[in-house]
Amino acid sequence: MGNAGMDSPAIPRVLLLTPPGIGAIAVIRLQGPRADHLFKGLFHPRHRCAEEMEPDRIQYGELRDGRQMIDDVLVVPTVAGGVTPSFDICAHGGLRVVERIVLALTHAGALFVSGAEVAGSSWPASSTIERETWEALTRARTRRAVRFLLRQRSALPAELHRIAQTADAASAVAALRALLALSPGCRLLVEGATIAISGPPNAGKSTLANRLVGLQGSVVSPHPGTTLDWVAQETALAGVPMTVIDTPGYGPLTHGGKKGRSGGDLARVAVARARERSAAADLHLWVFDGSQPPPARKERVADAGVPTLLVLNKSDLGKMWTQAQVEAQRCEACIGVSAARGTNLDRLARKITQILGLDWADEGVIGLFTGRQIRVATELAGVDRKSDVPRVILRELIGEDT
Ligand SMILES: Nc1nc2c(ncn2[C@@H]2O[C@H](COP(=O)(O)OP(=O)(O)O)[C@@H](O)[C@H]2O)c(=O)[nH]1
Ligand SMILES: [Mg+2]
Repeated sequence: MGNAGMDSPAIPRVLLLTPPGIGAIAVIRLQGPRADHLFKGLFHPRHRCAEEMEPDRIQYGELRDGRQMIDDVLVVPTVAGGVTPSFDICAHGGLRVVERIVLALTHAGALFVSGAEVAGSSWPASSTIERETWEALTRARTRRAVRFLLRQRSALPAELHRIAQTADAASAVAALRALLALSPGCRLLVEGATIAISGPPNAGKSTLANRLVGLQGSVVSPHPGTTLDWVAQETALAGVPMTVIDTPGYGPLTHGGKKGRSGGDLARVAVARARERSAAADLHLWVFDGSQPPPARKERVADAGVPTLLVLNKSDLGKMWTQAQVEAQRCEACIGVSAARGTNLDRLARKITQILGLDWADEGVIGLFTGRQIRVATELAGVDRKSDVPRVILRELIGEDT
């Protein structure tokens, strides 16, 4: 049951149970037939009398690669599922130590299995959707994402079963469409969203980016052209993992006018690179100094395809924009804030989650959250083969193991 990717049972597997990165300890599991033979070749117990390894009895010793000691480790031998021997090696959590242990084990004949594969194959699962849930949980970056995924594990297949059993094909398709309507937001909650901040120099883009992220990442100064290249910072807004990209402003440095020392070609390249990077964003924030009239030059603000929020910053200094000037920018919405003072930022955060399709209360939300799920459901909801719907839902969308 649910052992895709873990076939060819003759080869022992190495899995990293702790997250990749530096930690106080790392736990590396070696499991599978012959794992005990392989392990004994590398492990040298401190106490000779303890050479026989017993399940659940912790042993202390050295892990060696040939003559070279790799690390002092604690080992917990277990018997997984009643048959396969398995060793949880608790080592020091430095990157190099982990790398050397994994290398020594793979050189000795074990196969390294990635975290995603482990989650998708070694947790009990009876369907593709359940495996996708485990896999997504290994990457979940916020508590809200974890809660959402844990709920989907049973709620999503249950809802799909209900739809499959709907006698009337038209209502089944309508119910699928309702699931699909929430799916872009669900996907962003699991994968994270990217927000790009653009606008003229000195509008307060970097101040706003830092406010959103909650730490001083981008350099802020009264001198136009302070941000020379795009800066990406990780944060979470309303429980949604987000990457905030602060970009250099377009303007005098790049379009005639006075050139700074870093102006001219270099600045033009930087602006082009920032545009490229922000083209893939899920949302654009266009920031202007709202206490000044809109800049005279015509800049196309709303980009085709990417939702855009107009932010009129420096509200503490007043507002010079007329309603007509706001509307001329043709953005999804407009909001006045003071990034420096922190005014109205909670409303801005709410607007952002609303535009990204994440303004639902989590309780009871059921949604498709992987590209595969969305693709299969979209096809089902669109194609005119309605008599097939229940079968495709069970076999392809839920992907029940047979
Ligand atoms: N009064 C006021 N000044 C601000 C506000 N936000 C930013 N500033 C100031 O505007 C200047 C330019 O800010 P910065 O974030 O570097 O702008 P950027 O060039 O768009 O990244 C700095 O002196 C900031 O302190 C605001 O909300 N109100
Ligand atoms: Mg800046």
